[in-house]
Amino acid sequence: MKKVAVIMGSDSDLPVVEKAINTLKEFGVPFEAHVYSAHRTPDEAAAFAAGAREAGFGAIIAAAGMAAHLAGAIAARTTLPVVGIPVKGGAVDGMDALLATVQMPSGMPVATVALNGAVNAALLCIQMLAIEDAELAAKLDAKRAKDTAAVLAKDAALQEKLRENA
Ligand code: RP5
Repeated sequence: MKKVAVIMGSDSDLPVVEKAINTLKEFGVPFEAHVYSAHRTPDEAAAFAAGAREAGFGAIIAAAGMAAHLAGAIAARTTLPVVGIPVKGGAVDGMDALLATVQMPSGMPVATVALNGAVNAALLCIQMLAIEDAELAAKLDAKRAKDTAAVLAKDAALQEKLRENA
């Protein structure tokens, strides 16, 4: 199975990024996580991205806050799919990171998830790997079924409560 790379601009992003890591672990998807910054370590970030396909990665998650150029800078160096996580925080509470991550120029795609949307970033990468992996696709189906059952159980509990209070 291809690996997923999880790159964060700073170790201060880890509390958000951990949710992506935990999701990858839950699905048994191999991953590597690194701290590389588009601004503070541009050479290392670029070198990682340039070598990622050769190194056995199938997709890259890039999480950064503030002037969040990490996902775009990585996308500029690879044709692997890049999923960007804009991280909340700073003076404008993540609006800067959201726009910097999502507003990529034509020809250089970054699939941007919600602010702090780390679980969806991981799921999107898992879905990409599952295109060619029936076992992984079955795990995704099982998770959907479990999530559906959980919501329906909440609805049943709500109906019960409403009946009690009627
Ligand atoms: C970004 O600046 C990082 O991704 C992080 O979200 C933010 C703040 O970084 P630190 O100053 O906490 O290292 O580059």
